[in-house]
Amino acid sequence: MPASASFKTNTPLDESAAEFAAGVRAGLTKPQKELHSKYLYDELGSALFEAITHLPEYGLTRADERLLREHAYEIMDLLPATGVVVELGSGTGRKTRSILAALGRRRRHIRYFPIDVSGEALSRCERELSPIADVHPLQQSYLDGMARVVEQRVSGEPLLVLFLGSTIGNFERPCALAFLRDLRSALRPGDSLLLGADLVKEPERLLDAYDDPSGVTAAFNLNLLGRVNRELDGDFDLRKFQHLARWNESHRRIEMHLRSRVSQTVSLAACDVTVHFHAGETIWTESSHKFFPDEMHQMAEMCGFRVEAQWVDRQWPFVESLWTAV
Ligand code: AVI
Repeated sequence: MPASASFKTNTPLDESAAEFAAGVRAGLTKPQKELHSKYLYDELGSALFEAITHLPEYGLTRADERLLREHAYEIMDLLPATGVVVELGSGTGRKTRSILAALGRRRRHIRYFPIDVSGEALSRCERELSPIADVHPLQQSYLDGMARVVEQRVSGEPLLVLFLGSTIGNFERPCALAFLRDLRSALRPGDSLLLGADLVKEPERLLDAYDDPSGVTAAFNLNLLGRVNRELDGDFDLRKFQHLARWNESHRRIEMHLRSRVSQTVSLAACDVTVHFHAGETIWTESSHKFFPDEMHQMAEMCGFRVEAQWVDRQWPFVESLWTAV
């Protein structure tokens, strides 16, 4: 359904607010309205995501943690001697503790660079992990943070990059490959990547995980409209939108949408736009792609890596894949 939108002149905003305003305006004026999933993570959104990871229906984070805990020493045995760990999207660093602790048994000095957009999550990460590593938080995008680490790289010591939690699944598949290639070009041969990816499983389990009965995922999704209201002077009435999670079989992904319950018009004063919604029309807010274990080998090869080993969780099918840059 084409969007009916009108534009006036833009008001001055700081750089990140201007990027947010431009992204929101562009997304809400597409035929299928969309808001990029990176915008879900303001401070409240990051806290709601942290709450999601504790939900009984969302088995993904527990599977990731279990694999890292149970196989930390096997993973260490396959890594070159390294004391430098970079984590893309660390959040509070909860999943990372067992890996850092295992590394710390072999090396006295571990330098850990968590990269995240949430300052709050990074502060907690620093507090909790500084007893076991020398923590250098970077509040940046993944590749900008990675560039900062690479700039400071002095010795020939290999890097271990962690990209856990199946965040790779939030990229469209071609964008995931492009991102992994960009990451590879920031690395040297012999560097390692530990990549966590959620596997295809029964759609009913996935739908429960992304539309939990306590409504935490709904609050996480709706908070995006709250954020637009707070930061872009919008007048979204959150009660007039409904959280939806759908399984898209052909793309093997869960899609999150916000569905307008009624026909309505919303104004965003800070980016000078008004947007009309038909009853039932949706804003697409996130895709969460699911993988087959074999796919990891093809992806690694296409992006300049070799798979060293993989570990799969049986309770909640999820794969931890250790790659070496070639
Ligand atoms: C961060 N990311 C891997 C989560 C996921 O499962 O796609 C975000 C999320 N969205 C809804 N629930 C959790």
